[in-house]
Amino acid sequence: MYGDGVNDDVDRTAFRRAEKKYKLYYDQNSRKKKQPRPVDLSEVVDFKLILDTFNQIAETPNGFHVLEGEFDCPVVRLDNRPGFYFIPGALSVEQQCQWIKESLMSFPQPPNRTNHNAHYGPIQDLFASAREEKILVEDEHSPIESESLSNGQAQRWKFCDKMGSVSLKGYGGNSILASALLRKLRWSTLGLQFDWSKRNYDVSLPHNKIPAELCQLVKKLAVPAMPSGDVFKPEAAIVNYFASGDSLGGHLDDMELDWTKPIVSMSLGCKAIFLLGGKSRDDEPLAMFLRSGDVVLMAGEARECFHGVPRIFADREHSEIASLEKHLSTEYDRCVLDYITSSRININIRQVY
Ligand SMILES: O=C(O)CCC(=O)C(=O)O
Repeated sequence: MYGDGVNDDVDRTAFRRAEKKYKLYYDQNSRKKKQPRPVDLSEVVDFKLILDTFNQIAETPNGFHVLEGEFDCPVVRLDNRPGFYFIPGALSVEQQCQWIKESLMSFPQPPNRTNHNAHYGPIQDLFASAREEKILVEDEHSPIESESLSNGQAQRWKFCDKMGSVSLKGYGGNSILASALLRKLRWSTLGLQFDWSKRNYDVSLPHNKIPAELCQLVKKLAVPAMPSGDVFKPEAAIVNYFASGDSLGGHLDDMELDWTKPIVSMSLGCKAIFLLGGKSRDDEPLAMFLRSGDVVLMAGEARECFHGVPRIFADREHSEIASLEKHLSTEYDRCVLDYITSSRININIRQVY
């Protein structure tokens, strides 16, 4: 599903060239200070601007159409991208805050898997442990029977406060700050679990259903892209976590059975650039901004198109998350705000069968 495709051949494709154009690179100035290399954003489609202009003067650029009335919010469709729908600002600020919190606090909880599973096994309470400045410590010498994992391996990594880690480190184990692990969180999977090594859903893996409230929301958001009379069934989701400088290489999402059903993709946190290519990497991709609260639907032909995220804007000037800052103002929310001011989260939900 995901491939960075960094090799000479791929480098020559239109998709790869666009990825390189928008990716974050740093220049060193004369005072040896790292500065983001300036990038020409004049060709990046801004759906918010398109909608604002439509609301003011009822005009859209050639090939773009605003569909009103059939759905809660206006939906933008493109003539030359059948199956692709963009819903600018589909999520209220309250909804954005709610799903940012869920993405940090509950979505990475076992049995959902994350990129950390391969190395540490299932990790409980990562976000709370980061907030409490805990340390994950490898306890090689005292595996407790009742804490054995389902695959028979002993649970060796445990969160400790700093004092606990000092005594455990005496046994020679490794350790890592919970806050560092949170920063390295790259993905978690909800519902049916995706097995990245086999590039398929592994129904034998323990899993919880997608939370009911998320299902309800997504069924509604999917409507503009659904075959008429059909209801979307949210069965699996991938949550992507992006820090400054992170990107998601061009890929296809092709492991679901029925491509007439959309992938529902929600953006949260810092603004990003999304590339929507064609069926070949040689097709020139369309670059567009994704802001917190935007929702993208990809169904039908759009399911066969390469897409990726070459850039997130984690700096104050461009991240466009001021409204989130106002809503995450309590002391309790401070850790969430600290995280999201320099990060982006994407929740994409799929019907698998
Ligand atoms: O982060 C995004 O907006 C896109 C995510 C995506 O393409 C994927 O997870 O397949």
